[in-house]
Amino acid sequence: MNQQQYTALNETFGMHSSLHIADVSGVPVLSISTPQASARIALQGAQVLAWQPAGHLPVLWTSQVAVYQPGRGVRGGVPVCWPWFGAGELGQPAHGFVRTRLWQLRETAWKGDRLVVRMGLRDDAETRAIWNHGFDLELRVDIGNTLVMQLITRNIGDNAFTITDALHTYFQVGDIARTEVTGLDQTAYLDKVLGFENKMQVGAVQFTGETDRIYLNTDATCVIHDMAQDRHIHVLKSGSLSTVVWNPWADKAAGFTDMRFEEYRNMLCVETCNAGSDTVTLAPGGKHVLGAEIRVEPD
Ligand code: TA6
Repeated sequence: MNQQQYTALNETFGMHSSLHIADVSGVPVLSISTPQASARIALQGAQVLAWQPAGHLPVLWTSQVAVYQPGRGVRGGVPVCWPWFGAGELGQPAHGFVRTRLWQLRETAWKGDRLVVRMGLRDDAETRAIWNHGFDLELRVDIGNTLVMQLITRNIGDNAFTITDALHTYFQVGDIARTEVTGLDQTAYLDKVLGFENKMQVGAVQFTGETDRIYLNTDATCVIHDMAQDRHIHVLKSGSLSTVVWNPWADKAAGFTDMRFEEYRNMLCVETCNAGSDTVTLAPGGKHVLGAEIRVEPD
């Protein structure tokens, strides 16, 4: 985008001192500041990059060496995975194709003392060459002392389609070794580290090494107990039957060019999904909403 386009965007969607759109190495990023919270959202991928409620530490994690580049997702925040979660078919990108595309800014508005941003993406010749369906995809981000995200899928084509999807949220924690996740006790999961072996969670999820698990058939709220920072992060969800818990640990993190390996100690993904066998099928005209609400409680 050129300067005139940024000027036009800010004239239409800017909100005085509360919302401004600027270029970060070719990626349009919304910077948001309200009395209740600050946030950043990249229009590329409709990717929430940061959210910090007033009086709290940052809640979302983004790599200190994250790469901002057209066509490449940022390591951190909340990547949108759609229309598939995980590895694509031969040659297809992992986690779908929408997180590297420029979404359209549809609305910025106050809803009481909360600031709402809506971004959308529709099918075009490029997407149909990858995935031959008509769709309207929208992310609604509602920013206040909690963070509410809704990923709204509409089938606007002539044929039914089946998706898996995720709000792939990266959380900032003080020390992964002093972090636990509750809410998944007695829940079956696929353990990606063990070749997607079927396993059962017993008690809280604790972290002593690479952890990559797809918990299935669960609509439970998860709580991240960030003991090193004396807080508990609640991840409530709707329209989601899977939860993914991921930390790459040192070796995997060392393999990422957009992450310092030692940063694995300060991040944890608890992802709100429909993944694995938890698929969503929409007939023409159908709609599905994947929702996540994040709230922070001090210890
Ligand atoms: O959600 C966990 C996961 O599927 C991991 O297996 C790892 O691949 C992670 O997503 C990050 O994927 P990305 O394509 O963003 O590097």
